[in-house]
Amino acid sequence: MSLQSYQSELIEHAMSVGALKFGSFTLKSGRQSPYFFNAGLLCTGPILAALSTAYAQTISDAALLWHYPPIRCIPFASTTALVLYTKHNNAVGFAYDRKEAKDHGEGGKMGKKVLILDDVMTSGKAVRGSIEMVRAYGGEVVGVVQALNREEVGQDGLSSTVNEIESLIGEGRVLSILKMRELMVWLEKDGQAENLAKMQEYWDQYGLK
Ligand code: OMP
Repeated sequence: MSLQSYQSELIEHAMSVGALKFGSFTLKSGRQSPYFFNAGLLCTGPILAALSTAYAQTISDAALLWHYPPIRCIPFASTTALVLYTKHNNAVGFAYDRKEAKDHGEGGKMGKKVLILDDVMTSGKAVRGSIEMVRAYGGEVVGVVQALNREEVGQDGLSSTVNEIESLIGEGRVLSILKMRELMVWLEKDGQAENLAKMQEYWDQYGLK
């Protein structure tokens, strides 16, 4: 398995600001993970450029071009819309989820097809919340693009989180820039044997079989 340059660039940028860390982390789902991806730390110009380029490339490769990248990861949605326009000639809009209730303006009715840009999906709980929110506003979720697919089993512990989410929005509609196994390829290339062994152990417990 070889990595695309935008994938290794994203890993290296994330490592440089501590957005990708190896150690011992308790996840929201309670799982004990040897790595953590904190997209909140991807907040400098060069990193936003690398991340948006990667989101835009993933979206373009999957031919989900003409939908609306929005919701959830606000800065990522706006900068990805920019790269989709400047590099892929795809003039899509973007939207974001407001925390406060809206009681003026167009009344909060979305009525559009939207593509959710997500950071990480583990058990799928967070993204389910986003899908419900879009639906509650009258929107239709046509896809979810994650920065990192941890490739874990879902809430039932049997099927994959991706399959569970695809059963809600349609087959082939959950994409990712990077997958857990690609991260393992990078670790191997970088000679990080100890981290790789811990990742393998975690994978044996929670990874897709
Ligand atoms: P689930 O709701 O279980 O799918 O977990 C996904 C959420 O957990 C993400 O949206 C993050 O808030 C957080 N998370 C990370 O940010 N990075 C990780 O590597 C793992 C998690 C996590 O807690 O599973």
